[in-house]
Amino acid sequence: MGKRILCPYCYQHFDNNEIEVECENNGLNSHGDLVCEKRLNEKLSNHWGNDLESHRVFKPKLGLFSFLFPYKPKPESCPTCGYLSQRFICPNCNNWLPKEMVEKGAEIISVIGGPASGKTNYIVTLIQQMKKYGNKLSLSIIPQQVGRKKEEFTSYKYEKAREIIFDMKMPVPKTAVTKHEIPWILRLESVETGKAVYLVFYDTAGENFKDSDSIRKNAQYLRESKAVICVLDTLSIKRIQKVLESNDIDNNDVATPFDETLTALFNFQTGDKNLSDKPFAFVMSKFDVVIDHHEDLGCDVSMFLNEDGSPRNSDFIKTGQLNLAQIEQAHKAIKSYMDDAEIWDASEHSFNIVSKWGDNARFFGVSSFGCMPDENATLQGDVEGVIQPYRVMDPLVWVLYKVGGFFKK
Ligand SMILES: Nc1nc2c(ncn2[C@@H]2O[C@H](COP(=O)(O)OP(=O)(O)OP(=O)(O)O)[C@@H](O)[C@H]2O)c(=O)[nH]1
Ligand SMILES: [Mg+2]
Ligand SMILES: [Zn+2]
Ligand SMILES: [Zn+2]
Repeated sequence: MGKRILCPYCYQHFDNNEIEVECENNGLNSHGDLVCEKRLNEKLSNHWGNDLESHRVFKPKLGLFSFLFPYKPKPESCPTCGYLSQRFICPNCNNWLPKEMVEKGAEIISVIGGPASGKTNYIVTLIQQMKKYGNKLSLSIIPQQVGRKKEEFTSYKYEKAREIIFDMKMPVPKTAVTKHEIPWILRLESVETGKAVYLVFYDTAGENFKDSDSIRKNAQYLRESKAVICVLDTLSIKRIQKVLESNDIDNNDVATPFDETLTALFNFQTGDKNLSDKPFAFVMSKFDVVIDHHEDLGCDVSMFLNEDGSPRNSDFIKTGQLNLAQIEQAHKAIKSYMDDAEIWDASEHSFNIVSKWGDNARFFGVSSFGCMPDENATLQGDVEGVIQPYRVMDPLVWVLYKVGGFFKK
């Protein structure tokens, strides 16, 4: 038996003994002819909905009893040209998969959310913070380098977006609506225990959330995910909108109401497997607004602040220790805001979530920028002008804790 692989492109399972290889020979022979010509690839074309070519696709030569063991990726010789290739591809859709995923298998955590909820900016700041502080919990994060072209590599997309936020100090713009999204694929590994997982993020324009084709796809991909991070937009709360208005703060983004996201989520729940069996982190984005306007909002935010009144980030950044109590405290505070008819007035949602998921759901308050973009869509950052994301890692760290195997007991 090989290792069971879940393809992050087509969400089909396959045994890693069924893996295929695409020839990597781009060279020319002495006559200048391509030695291993590209041709139309039907599976790849079907997946992406337009004609795409690839080099020769072949199955590795496996020994007689190799089906009994997991396949170990190694350079494989192309039957056409003999070139040794290590570009491993899914046998169903022929998309290129990371080598370690083929070797060790992959569990998938997905990130979802409605239009303008802050998904794209969240994932970028999450990667930035994990790169910077993940080591405190012995976690490493690696944006993957696979895709049809360099521009599709997660590493490339991340670097571009990181520059926009942290160097140019602007939010990453709205995601374009496209028919075929390209997943962001990140490998997360515990250096201590060796356990690894892939974080897969379909950066769909939130609009696709409502389209029935997308709902079907989303349903399939949630079903196959080990855990889910669901982004809810704090700016959709009426009371918060009123407070911003009375402070003359423009907010031009049309926020997605909790209702819409949660209804979509319940619609995704098709088939026999229950979504509430897996850990769900419900992430309140743009939480800087709650902290900055807590007096007008009537929220007690003391648990989110240091004694000097500055925002208190995830404790483990300082201590190197996972502090579940801090996560519980934040969860309870947010639940109490939701339950209070005078504050967030969202008790039906907190009730539904808690009664459905129980211990498998937690609320989080995060801010990708630590501040509100100003009227010129510029990020002022902290007193020194540095962009300081707030608690963006907590949902991921909690989810990893729930999945298990990432932290030594
Ligand atoms: N105050 C505040 N605003 C934020 C934060 N993150 C995002 N925003 C605002 O929300 C807008 C939408 O954020 P995006 O990350 O583009 O949201 P999205 O969910 O990817 O949106 P679509 O791609 O349109 O589906 C941004 O342009 C910002 O103005 C935050 O941490 N704080
Ligand atoms: Mg987006
Ligand atoms: Zn596939
Ligand atoms: Zn070849």
